[in-house]
Amino acid sequence: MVGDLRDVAAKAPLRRYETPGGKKMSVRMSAAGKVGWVTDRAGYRYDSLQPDGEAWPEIPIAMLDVWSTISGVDRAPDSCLVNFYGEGSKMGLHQDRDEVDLDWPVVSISLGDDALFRIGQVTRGGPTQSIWLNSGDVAVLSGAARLAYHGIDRIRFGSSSLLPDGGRINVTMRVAG
Ligand code: MD6
Ligand code: FE
Repeated sequence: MVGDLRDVAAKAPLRRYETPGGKKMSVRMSAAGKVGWVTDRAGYRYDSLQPDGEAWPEIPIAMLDVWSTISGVDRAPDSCLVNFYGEGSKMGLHQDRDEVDLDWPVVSISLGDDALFRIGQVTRGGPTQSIWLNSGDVAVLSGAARLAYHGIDRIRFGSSSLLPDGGRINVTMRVAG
């Protein structure tokens, strides 16, 4: 999978996007599939083109196989987001709600360094639970959890030897449009 993701990153470089509020994200992002998730001052969205105008590469078969095995749905994902966390990267609590139909599950695969994943409620505030995601873990947000707020508080940089220079990759597959 790491080799597949290097191929994806060769065609769709990891980029540090700006949030609509003008903050640079600490996570670097790429994507594969018919559409990719992007953000800039204009907002969060799925786009059929990269910021440089190129199409996104295809979703690697190994990722699609995980989706088929795990998702429980009989439709292929049309987007695969690739998030790279270097030392100190984190991701604030958010909902995944830029997809057209919010009933399809989201399946994620964690690779590399351990990450502290926090998940709460479908509204902001309220109790949250934290769990360490380790390399090879697969997480699914579906059903009542599909719109739960979630994020990554921190990674344990260097905890895995999967990536020679450390860091964490999280891949999420979705039916976006
Ligand atoms: C991460 N994950 O693990 C961030 N979203 O780096 C997500 O934002 C996420 O793990 C939707 C479904 C599963 C996830
Ligand atoms: Fe998410």
